[in-house]
Amino acid sequence: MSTLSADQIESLSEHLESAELQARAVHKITDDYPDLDFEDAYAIQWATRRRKEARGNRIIGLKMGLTSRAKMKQMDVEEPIYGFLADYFQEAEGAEVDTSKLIHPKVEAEIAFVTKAPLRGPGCHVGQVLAATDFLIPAVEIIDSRYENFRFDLPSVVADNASSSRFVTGGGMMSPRETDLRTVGVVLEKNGDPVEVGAGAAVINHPASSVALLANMLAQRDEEIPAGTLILSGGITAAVAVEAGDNVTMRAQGMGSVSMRFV
Ligand code: 0L1
Ligand code: MG
Repeated sequence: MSTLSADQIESLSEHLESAELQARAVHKITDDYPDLDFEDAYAIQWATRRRKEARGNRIIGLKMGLTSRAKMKQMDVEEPIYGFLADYFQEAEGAEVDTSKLIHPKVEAEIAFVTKAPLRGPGCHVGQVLAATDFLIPAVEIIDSRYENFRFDLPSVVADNASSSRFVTGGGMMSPRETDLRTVGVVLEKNGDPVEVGAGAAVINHPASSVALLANMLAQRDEEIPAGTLILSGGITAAVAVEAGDNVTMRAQGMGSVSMRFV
C-alpha cells in the first residue's frame, strides 16, 4: 500500500534524478520517509523514467539487479529488483568512460538478452524467455548508487533505479539454443588481473529465470517486456569498484570479450 502522495513521489524522483545527473551522493530516502514501501519505490522509479522520456531520452532496455548470492551478500539484501536503461546509459565497446560524470562506479559481469517477442507475466517461465530471445551478448554493467557509500535498503535502491548508470555490450552474439547458460563461464579482469570469475547459474540458477522474474514483476503493473528490449539479467559476480585509469575486460565463454577504460 502506497504511503506517499503523488507530489511526494514526483519530488523524490526529482531529488534522486538530480543526484544522478549532477553525480552527487545523497543519503538514503528512507532516512526521511521510513515507511516508504516497494509500491512507493517503484512509483518513484517510474516517475523518473517518465521524466527522462519527457526530456527526449529513449528507454532502450531493462535490468535485473541483486540476482546473485554474491550480490545479495555484498549488499546485505535478499530480493531481486528491476530498473530501466535509458539511451545515454549505453557506452560503446572500447569506450573511455568519463568518471567525472559518476559518483563511485562499480562494474558487474552480466549476460544481456535481446528479445524478439514480447514477454508478459504472470506465469512467465524460462522456456518462454528462451523462445522469445533473439540473441545473447556479454555486457558489463557500470552501477553507481546515488547513495553515500552504497548504503541503502531495498526500497531506497529501487527508487534510485536499481543503481543503474552505464553499460557496455560487446563480444559476439550467441543463440540461446547454442549454450547452457548455467555453465557459461565469465571472467572479469581489472588492469589485466582476473578479479572475479563465475558461471551463469549464479543468477537465480539460470539467467533466463531472471528475465522471467522481470516479466512477472512487470505484470504487477500491467506492463510487459516489449520485443526488441535489451535486458541485463544481473551480475554473475560481486561488483568491483573502479576509478579513472582502470581498464576492465569481461570474457564470456563462447561470446568473446567486452572492454572499456575509465578516464
Ligand atoms: O545491478 C545490480 O545488481 C545493482 C542493484 C542495486 C544494488 C547495488 O547498487 O549494488
Ligand atoms: Mg547489475
